Amino acid sequence: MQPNPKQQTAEKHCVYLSLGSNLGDRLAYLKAGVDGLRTDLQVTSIEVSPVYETAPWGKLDQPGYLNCCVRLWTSLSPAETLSLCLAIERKNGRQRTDHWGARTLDIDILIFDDLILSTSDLILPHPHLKDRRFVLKPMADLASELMVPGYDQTVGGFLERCGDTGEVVEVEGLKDITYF
Ligand code: PH2
Ligand code: MG
Ligand code: MG
Repeated sequence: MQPNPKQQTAEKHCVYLSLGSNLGDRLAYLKAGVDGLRTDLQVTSIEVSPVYETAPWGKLDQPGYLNCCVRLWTSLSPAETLSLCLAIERKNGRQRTDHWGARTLDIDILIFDDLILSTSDLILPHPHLKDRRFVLKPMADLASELMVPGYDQTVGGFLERCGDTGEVVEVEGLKDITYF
């Protein structure tokens, strides 16, 4: 029997990602995003939150989004994880035009272990994590009690105190998009 190549990869890092889409077949793009992550040889397990229909945040004159969060285990570094996310976005027709504008697929790193870092490419934890209900709600489904690195606050605590009143409505019937 062939050895499973994933079993040879040490699970080292616990990473939370946000996925969003507001162009085309939004659910298909989210699924393609999850599949792209799941099938990477250095991603050993992945759990997916329910999917939410969410009002656009930041730039209001654009279509509504579908959003979800995932938790995965990987031996990839933060920079390698970012490269993987960008490659999956590109493969799914992502074009970078305006900041916070409409997109087929966006995959953002929210939290990477307990890392706090700020480079020109990547800020961890994600700088808008605590401001966005569309991030906090699905993330709390996965990890309400998780302490956000650098803050004396949990994900659930940030959600309770979040001033963002944008609509975040669970899409019925999609709760089973969960892979292990
Ligand atoms: N992403 C943005 C800007 N605004 N709004 C919602 N509801 N969902 C998103 O994923 C989103 C957004 C920039 O990445
Ligand atoms: Mg984003
Ligand atoms: Mg992004």
